[in-house]
Amino acid sequence: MRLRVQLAIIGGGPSGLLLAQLCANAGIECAVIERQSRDYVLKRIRAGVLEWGTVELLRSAGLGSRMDAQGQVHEGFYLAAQNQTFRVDLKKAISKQVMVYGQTEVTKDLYDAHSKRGTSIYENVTDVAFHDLTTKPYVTFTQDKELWRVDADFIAGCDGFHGVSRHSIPADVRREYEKVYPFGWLGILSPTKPVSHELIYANHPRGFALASMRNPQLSRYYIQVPLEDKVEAWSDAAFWDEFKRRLPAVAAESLVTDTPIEKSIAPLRSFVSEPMRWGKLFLCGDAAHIVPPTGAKGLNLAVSDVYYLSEALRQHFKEKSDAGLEAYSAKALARVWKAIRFSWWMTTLLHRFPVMCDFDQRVQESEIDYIAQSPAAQMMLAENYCGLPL
Ligand code: FAS
Ligand code: PHB
Repeated sequence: MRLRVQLAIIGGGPSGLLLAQLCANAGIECAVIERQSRDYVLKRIRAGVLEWGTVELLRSAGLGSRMDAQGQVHEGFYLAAQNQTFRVDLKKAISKQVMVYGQTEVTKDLYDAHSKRGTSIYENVTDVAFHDLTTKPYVTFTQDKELWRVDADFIAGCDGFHGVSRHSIPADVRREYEKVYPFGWLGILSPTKPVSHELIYANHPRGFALASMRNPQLSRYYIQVPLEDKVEAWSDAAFWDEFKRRLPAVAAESLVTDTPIEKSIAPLRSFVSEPMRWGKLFLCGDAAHIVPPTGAKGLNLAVSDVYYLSEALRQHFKEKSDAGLEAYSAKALARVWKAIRFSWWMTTLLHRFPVMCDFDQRVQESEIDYIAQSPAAQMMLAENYCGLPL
């Protein structure tokens, strides 16, 4: 089977689907090639916080109505340590806010938009392979036992950390930077009223805890666990006990518990692969970089990559200018590394590392105390948390 498009997009997660939406809005013909099914992709429980730049981009792309109806605008969040909490007032610090609206919902809105538009999304594909990336590129894959060839002007690698795109850049061209953290996050979805109306990021000598939410009846909670822990080893009761121990008492007392509807452990790493372009192949999102979720940057970084690439492709096809394409990798990486730094800083500030001693714990607590007292420190934190300018 043959197909010819202007842009072949590998991966039907948030990166791939948003890129397809922005490019289709600009009149660029694209096709999305996804390894899993729509239902499988929508079952993934991931990010929860959208930077305001992401909110505005989704609105401008015609994807804002359900988000504006069901999302929750948050003007602050809490940092907790030594059984104390203080509120980082985003609005007061930098006149900005964030939107709490799950990645699952964003992905559903994206799939619905593509169904309405009738965009070609090839699901349940296997054996995706790239050819002639530096000249006249094409992608081959198998779907329902049929071999496909898709010829394209450009290919976008939006296939996440475990995809094929990054590895299609020659090893002697790629420069990879990685930091694996010695712990993971055990996360649950609980069909209960959130313990707090805003997020609580808690530093505790026993380990980090995060109280988040998806809506007023659905809570998303995390605790830091040793890297070797298996989710089966954590009973619901054990999770609730540990979560309560790490929350400030004022929150733990009002915590409503129930049987979780989802429980999983995610490893934490910082990772960047440079460059984010090779010939006619451009990488977006987790295909090129991974951040620990502490700074709520993963999904938002995917969005900024996609924004830059869609603008560059629009300039190529509509204005006959390749300036955006030439600048893409350096521009995207400049923002990626600032988010990598912030996510590393938040992770280092809030988690209990195995090598830490009591001195290190007190240094973390004093830094949190400094932030609580310093409008300048809160401005830096707020500026990065709400998202640096696109
Ligand atoms: P994705 O991985 O979401 O999507 C890639 C898509 O490509 C997938 O659908 C995959 O099936 C497909 N694919 C892979 N290989 C392929 C191939 N060979 N051919 C075709 N398709 C292929 N971020 C936050 O901001 N906050 C969080 O709390 C948070 N929690 C996370 C928890 C987990 C367990 C994980 C893994 C990530 C989490 N993230 C979080 C980060 C996450 O939200 C990503 O940043 C976001 O999904 C990035 O989107 P994509 O780049 O589209 O990659
Ligand atoms: C979430 O709600 O899943 C969430 C929120 C903030 C984070 C990480 C995860 O920093």
